[in-house]
Amino acid sequence: MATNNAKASNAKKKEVKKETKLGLTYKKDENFGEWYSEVVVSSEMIEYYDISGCYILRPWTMAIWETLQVFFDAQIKKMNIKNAYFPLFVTENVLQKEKDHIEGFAPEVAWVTKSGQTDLEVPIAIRPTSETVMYPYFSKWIRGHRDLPLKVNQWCNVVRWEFSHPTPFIRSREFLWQEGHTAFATKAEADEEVLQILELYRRIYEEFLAIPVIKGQKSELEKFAGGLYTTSVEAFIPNTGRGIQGATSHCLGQNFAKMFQINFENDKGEKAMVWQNSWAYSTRTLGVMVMVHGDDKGLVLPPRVASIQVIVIPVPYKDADVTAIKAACETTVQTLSNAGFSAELDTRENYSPGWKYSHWEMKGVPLRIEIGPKDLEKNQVRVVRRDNGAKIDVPVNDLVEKVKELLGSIQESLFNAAKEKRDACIKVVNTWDEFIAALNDKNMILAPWCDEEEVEKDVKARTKGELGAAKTLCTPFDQPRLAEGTLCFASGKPAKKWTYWGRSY
Ligand code: 87F
Repeated sequence: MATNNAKASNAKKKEVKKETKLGLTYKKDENFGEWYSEVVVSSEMIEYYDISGCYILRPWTMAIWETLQVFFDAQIKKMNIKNAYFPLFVTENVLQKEKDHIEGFAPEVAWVTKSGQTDLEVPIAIRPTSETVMYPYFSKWIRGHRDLPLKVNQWCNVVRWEFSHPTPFIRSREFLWQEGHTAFATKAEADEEVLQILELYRRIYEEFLAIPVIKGQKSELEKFAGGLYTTSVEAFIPNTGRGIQGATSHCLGQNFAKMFQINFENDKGEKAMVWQNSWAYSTRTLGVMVMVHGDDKGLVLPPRVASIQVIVIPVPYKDADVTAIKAACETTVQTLSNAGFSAELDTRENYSPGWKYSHWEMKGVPLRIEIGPKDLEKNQVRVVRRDNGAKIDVPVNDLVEKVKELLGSIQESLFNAAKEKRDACIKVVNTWDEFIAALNDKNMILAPWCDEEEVEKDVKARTKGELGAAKTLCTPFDQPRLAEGTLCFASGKPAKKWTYWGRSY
């Protein structure tokens, strides 16, 4: 009888185990590209779609996106920026209005040419960005200085028909973003806003996603060609040794104002042109998060963006009092929810506790609480950290306080670990040979530069290869001292500034 019972329970175990194979096939350090594709799918963030470069953003993804959106939206509203929504479509005529700005991008613009079987009289473009959609109306709405500043933002999708290797979140043909477009009477006001927005982008990365970024200015070659200057936050992916532009905040100067005749009468009654900015961050943020924090067990979510911060799993092994365990689990979830944490209970009976552990690890949930017979007996719960696997037995009475402390600690250590890894990949170089060695070692390179466009083009040409050329990432606002007589690493001319270089996404 005992043997039969054992057999039956073994059979049951097997049946439970068979349900799905969990765990990743690829390792982050061995095959990063495949690892990434596997993580975004297995964690249920992404589902592939039958159009290349288009992805389904599943609820696990959208919850994170919405957390960032709630933060950013509240912040820009404090700055008196209003949300609006402009159409998805733009006529060729309007799109081409600012020729210089569109020129390099033209191959990526997607067009609607038919309705049903009938050719449209004029093809209609799908917005790749909304300058040309919005600015004709800025021109109409702005008359006098009392109409300024005009500050709008929209949350929307855009389409850029990329031909280079598509990657979920990082390079997709359709993506979600916010685009802010503002117009001011003076350059000083525009300058100030550029940096205010950039600081919000820094906070999104550092305070929410626990990813260190570098604030700086893009080179003339890398800036948005339609604008005056471009600032960005730059992140780094140690596994590939590539920099990645995290978000951009542009001062457009008066280029678009000229094109679209966005004029106003100033307080002296003279005709003047507005100063404009535009700025955006996109769902790319989430790809950077996966790449930076994910590990061989799957996704690792920073607590501040995790839609489930604590998953509670009953562990009713042997002859446990299943009812009592379930009750303890429910109480735990209730206590944590009341304290303002996002906690859920996994009561599914067709999955073993072990399977559930792997499942929620794959999805990156920061804390797991296991409750078994021993825990009941001792009036405690077992808490397991996703980031480092540490197991901590917590008396039920200390639960709320301890969970608060642990979530804070995870958020902080994710950032610190990412920063340590990133910093270990920053190499300061002074010569071309040092530069090439550091580049081949997958580093991000800080080098003294003469700030000449020809030299930057030359560096690109000289580093061209399978892995892609090196380019400037940004000139950090936080500049180390540049000793007098320092020479450019690439041209040997006097250096003007320290600039970050590297391969990039
Ligand atoms: C692709 C096709 C057509 C980028 C494009 O960064 C046009 C463009 O203008 C294009 N890809 N850009 C630059 C976008 C500049 C600017 N737009 C508003 C931003 C922030 C948000």
